[in-house]
Amino acid sequence: MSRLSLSQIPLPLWLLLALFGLAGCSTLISPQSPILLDDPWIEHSVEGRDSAKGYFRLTNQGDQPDRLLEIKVEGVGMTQLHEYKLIDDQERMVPVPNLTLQPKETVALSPQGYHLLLFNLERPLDSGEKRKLTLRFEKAGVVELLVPVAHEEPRDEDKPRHRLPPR
Ligand SMILES: [Cu+2]
Repeated sequence: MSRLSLSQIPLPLWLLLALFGLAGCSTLISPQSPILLDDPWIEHSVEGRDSAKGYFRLTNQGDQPDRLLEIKVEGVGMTQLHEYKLIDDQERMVPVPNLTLQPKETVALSPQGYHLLLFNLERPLDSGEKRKLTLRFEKAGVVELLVPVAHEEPRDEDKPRHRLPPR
């Protein structure tokens, strides 16, 4: 079973991190932060291609909007949030500089919609490994978590679940 590894997260952060699944479905979720992050994963890289995609789901359970301002993945030169848009009747990927999460809104990244695009891979993304993902939110602040690399979306029991720390 894959889980977030506390040892690789700086102490002050991990004290604030909310982790899912110490035994099956038990949760350790910080009550202070209204942002939930579910089901993060990164596609393994394909030989000869210098990019890969990543996904997760964000839910703002609070009463205030928040904005995702910055995304970094360990060992990756640049990571952008993209969405598909119809431009001149052609579906194109366009960068989304920041994503606003309205109160009670859930935004799911998926192969058909929003996704992370990881460019300039410093080393291949191999199935089974984990990479540190850093997200910076305007209100919720910075969160780091380890995200599994896989060839397809992980099964439910292997999915980390996570609540962002309060500011
Ligand atoms: Cu893209």
